[in-house]
Amino acid sequence: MTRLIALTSVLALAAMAAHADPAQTYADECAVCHGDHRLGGTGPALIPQTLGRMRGPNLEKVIAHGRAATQMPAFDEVLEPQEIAALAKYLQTPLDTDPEWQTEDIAETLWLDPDYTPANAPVFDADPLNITLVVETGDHHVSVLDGDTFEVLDRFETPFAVHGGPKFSPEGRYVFIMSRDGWVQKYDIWSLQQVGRVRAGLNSRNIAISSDGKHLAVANYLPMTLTILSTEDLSVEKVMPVVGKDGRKSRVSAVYQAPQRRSFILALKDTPEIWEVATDPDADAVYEGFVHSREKGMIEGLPSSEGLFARRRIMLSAPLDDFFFTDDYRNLIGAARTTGKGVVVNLNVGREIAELPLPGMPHLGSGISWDKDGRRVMATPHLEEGMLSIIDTQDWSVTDTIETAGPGFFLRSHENSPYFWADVFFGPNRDLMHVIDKQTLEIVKTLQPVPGATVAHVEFTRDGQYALVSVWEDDGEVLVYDAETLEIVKRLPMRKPSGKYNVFNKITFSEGTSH
Ligand code: DHE
Repeated sequence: MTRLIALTSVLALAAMAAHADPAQTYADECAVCHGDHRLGGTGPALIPQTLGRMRGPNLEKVIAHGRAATQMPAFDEVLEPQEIAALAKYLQTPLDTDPEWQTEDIAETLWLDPDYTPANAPVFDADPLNITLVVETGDHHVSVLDGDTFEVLDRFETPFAVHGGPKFSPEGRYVFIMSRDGWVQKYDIWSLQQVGRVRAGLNSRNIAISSDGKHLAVANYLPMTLTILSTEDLSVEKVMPVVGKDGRKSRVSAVYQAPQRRSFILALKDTPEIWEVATDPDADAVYEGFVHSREKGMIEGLPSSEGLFARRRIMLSAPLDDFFFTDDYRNLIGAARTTGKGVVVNLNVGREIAELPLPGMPHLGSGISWDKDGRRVMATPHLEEGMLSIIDTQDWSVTDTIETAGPGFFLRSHENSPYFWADVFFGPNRDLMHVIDKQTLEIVKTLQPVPGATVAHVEFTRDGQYALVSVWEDDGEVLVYDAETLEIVKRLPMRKPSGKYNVFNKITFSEGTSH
């Protein structure tokens, strides 16, 4: 009898010890949804690259209590608090090895919706170019809004945790949406139907579509690659390993379309280079300025191959990320995160041409530009300081700084509006939105639509008459403002709405929107 009790205790202790091993807890409780290797399954990937923005206590809370409006259940009745704490810590440790994600792996994930039937014309009466998409991060959906009546024409499910701007095909019919877990979704706006999905990366940053609408580039952190998909059927055209001239692998912070150059421009996080990838098989045409410069001996680095997806390296003094492009895509400003400065790179001659002081983490990707006093200026918010910088894009001087009620994330304007809108995303004043005169740079009004609720990100209707503002809360709303009187004319309930994207403003590269 005594021996039996002892054996039972040993078994109980062994079970506890097994459960104390967070890797075992993961295998027992989590792997079924999140994948054997934490890379995602029906649930999202659980790796530091994905969870980085979620602090420890928050992660423990999600494990203990589950996540509303998702299939994530509560584990507080299954796991002890210390097991939950150990599991949360385990999920935040890096993977032992860098996983591969090659063409065949990507191709295996391709799913085309069998119910999809392409329409011959829009299945609605609304102006197809005045459609605005609202990303609702609260329950991972997108609402398709008629930009004239603000009626919701469709609301469809997206992959988990969409990030960055969706990208529209040049005529505005299709849209591509990316999640942080690397899923790319194609949706047909005319038919109001999903076309399909594919997992292009394991942890991804953003996407860009080529100017001819044929290719979609996906910037990846994990693995360190650029994936290029065919927009037609989401098949893989190329997986480009990203390795610097010095042999070091690099994450891709972001990829952008440069329409006039017919190329993609890549911001690399771990190596001091910018890459330009041709999206036109006639590389000579793409590289006209480039070839000319090469003849003059002004270029370091040549396309690695000729033709489609030829790659050019532009060498820098330090890695840059978060780019703002001038309207002609000849120059970009990048942020050198560690030095608090901005660097101007001329893409034609392929080198740095100026520096400008930009402390407080400028968020150049949100930059917008317009004409002021006969000069082209751009404005950028700063993620760590309550100010906006105004930069003259002819002589690269910082001409003005505007003090705001706190650090902001997004800026938006429209050709037909005298104002630009700046949110105050961080800090105690996150319920405020500044409306600023583009000529005098005065704050003409500070809106506080819902005291205590975060308001952020603005998008205009096609004609610039209305400005749509997100009340960035679980039970949130999109507020429709008359862009002239600055009065609310409509409120649309939404689940934590984040970015909003008007088809016309995006495909015409409106000067008031980030590209
Ligand atoms: Fe974003 C766009 C990078 C955190 C919401 N964000 C972008 C782009 C980049 C970028 C490079 C432009 C790509 C594009 O649209 O094609 N974002 C980063 C970061 O480095 C940062 C600071 C840290 C990170 O974790 O990646 C970051 N971003 C966030 C958020 O925490 C936000 C607020 C919520 C979220 O969804 O994750 C967020 N980012 C957005 C949105 C856009 C965006 C809504 C598109 C803006 C637009 O109008 O086009």
